[in-house]
Amino acid sequence: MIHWFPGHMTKALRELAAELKNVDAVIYVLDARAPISSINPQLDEILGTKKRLFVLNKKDLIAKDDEQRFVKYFEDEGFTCIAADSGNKSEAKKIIAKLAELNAPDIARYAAKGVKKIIRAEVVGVPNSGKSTMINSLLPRAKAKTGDKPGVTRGKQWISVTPHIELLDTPGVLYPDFSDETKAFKLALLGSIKDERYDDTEIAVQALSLFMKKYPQEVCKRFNISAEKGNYLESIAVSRGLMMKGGIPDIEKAAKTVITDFRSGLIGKISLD
Ligand SMILES: Nc1nc2c(ncn2[C@@H]2O[C@H](COP(=O)(O)OP(=O)(O)O)[C@@H](O)[C@H]2O)c(=O)[nH]1
Ligand SMILES: [Mg+2]
Repeated sequence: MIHWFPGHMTKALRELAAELKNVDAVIYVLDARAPISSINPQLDEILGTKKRLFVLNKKDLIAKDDEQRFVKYFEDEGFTCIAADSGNKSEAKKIIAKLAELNAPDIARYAAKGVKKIIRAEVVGVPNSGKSTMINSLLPRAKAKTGDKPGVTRGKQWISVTPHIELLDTPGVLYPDFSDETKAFKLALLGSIKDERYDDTEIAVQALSLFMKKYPQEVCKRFNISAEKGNYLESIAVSRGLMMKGGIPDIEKAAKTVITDFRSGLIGKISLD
């Protein structure tokens, strides 16, 4: 059981909601490896009818057909959606074009009065989905703080990315849904939940069981193990020479290896949803 909803998130969610009246749209940054699981049902309710642009970020870490499947899913739901690799500046520019497209009616209405409308958008999403990275890619010089850890962004930062577009970086918010353990597992594996809140071994065991069903070849190749063997973590420890005193396989180290290799895309293009 992952206890993953820290108290400060309630405050973050409240602040995010309070800011909504000042914005034209919301850029909802999802992790493309689990876009459905990185949707916050509580946030969904708060956003109501506010215009949203879904960004399926980190598309470089999933296969092209999964990317297309997910974009279609959101578009079929009636949303504007774009897949992106926000570490890449030219990709990030497309996000701005989509945002302008989403706000085209307002821009036109102001233009008719001779005014160039400034679009203000709040950037939201679970921790570690790449919100700050995306904003930085839109700037000549990085301004938003990033990090491969949840909770790097604190406080309020409005950032002008063009003379007519301002983005507000927000701290990522999780939600207090303790009922869905699979979702919690995926968010932990993605690095959206602080690591002191879950057990690496538990997450790695669950991850390997999922990967072996969908991506057995990738896993076997990466760790040089066989798909038949039952205790994958032990096999990985042995294969990597991760041993404790007395020749006992270091399961915890093997678990950490699986998690970090997944996060950096070293196992392969893996989709969790
Ligand atoms: N592979 C890949 N990594 C990304 C991408 N965008 C962000 N990251 C990485 O994801 C981690 C979290 O990014 P950050 O912007 O701090 O996330 P935030 O918590 O949502 O603001 C960092 O290590 C980034 O380098 C992307 O499009 N592709
Ligand atoms: Mg951030």
